[in-house]
Amino acid sequence: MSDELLHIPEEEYQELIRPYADAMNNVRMRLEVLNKDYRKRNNNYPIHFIQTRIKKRASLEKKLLKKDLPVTVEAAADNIRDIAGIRVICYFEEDVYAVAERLKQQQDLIFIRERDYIQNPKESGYTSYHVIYGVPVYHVDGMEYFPVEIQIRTMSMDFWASMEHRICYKNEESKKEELQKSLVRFSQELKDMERSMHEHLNGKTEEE
Ligand code: 0O2
Repeated sequence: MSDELLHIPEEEYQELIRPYADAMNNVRMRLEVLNKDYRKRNNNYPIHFIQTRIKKRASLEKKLLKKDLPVTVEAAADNIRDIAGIRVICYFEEDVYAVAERLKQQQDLIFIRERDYIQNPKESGYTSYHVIYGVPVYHVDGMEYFPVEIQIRTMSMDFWASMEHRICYKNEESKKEELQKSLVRFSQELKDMERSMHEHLNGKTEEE
């Protein structure tokens, strides 16, 4: 990323992201508790792993520019809702919805927005379930809500998204097309394996 994009001073950026990191860690903890509790009750974990990230300064500035907004911390706080991001990788599609449903029941979270790209895949082929919650963060002088974007998807959906991201950075156009075709094929195979595993684990056979 080129340095000419960097308009927000480092100290201002650090000050901006601090409460977002607190909100993100709070949601991460909730998800870990849910996963353990689920295990106790149903004898399995719905979540395979959780990744967290705070949007980098350069990436934040790029997003502000793309949205034609001033490149300031104020504009970021008012308009960018994925400064704090959590990616939850589940085993199966039904786990994605089970986790999403359990989060909905946590009444101290404020629901902001939901996008179901599993039911309505993006034109690119991207599938995932996205939800944004306002998360309460308590400081010495009071409480404030900070948005956290949670992306919930299965391993095969994550494989597609991560590989497609890598392919986008390739320079040779001809190679890109070939890679994209392979990606569609491999991720379909993975999706089929995921479905078969789910059926086997639930005691069903292919003939049923
Ligand atoms: P990064 O690096 O993941 O942060 P918004 O502007 O965010 O309010 P948008 O962009 O319509 O609105 O939000 P959406 O589609 O709900 O979520 C955007 C995020 O989803 C992206 O974040 C990616 O993480 C992921 N995503 C969406 N479409 C694709 C896709 O086609 N391929 C891949 N690999 N990921 C996708 P950012 O901010 O673009 O990037």
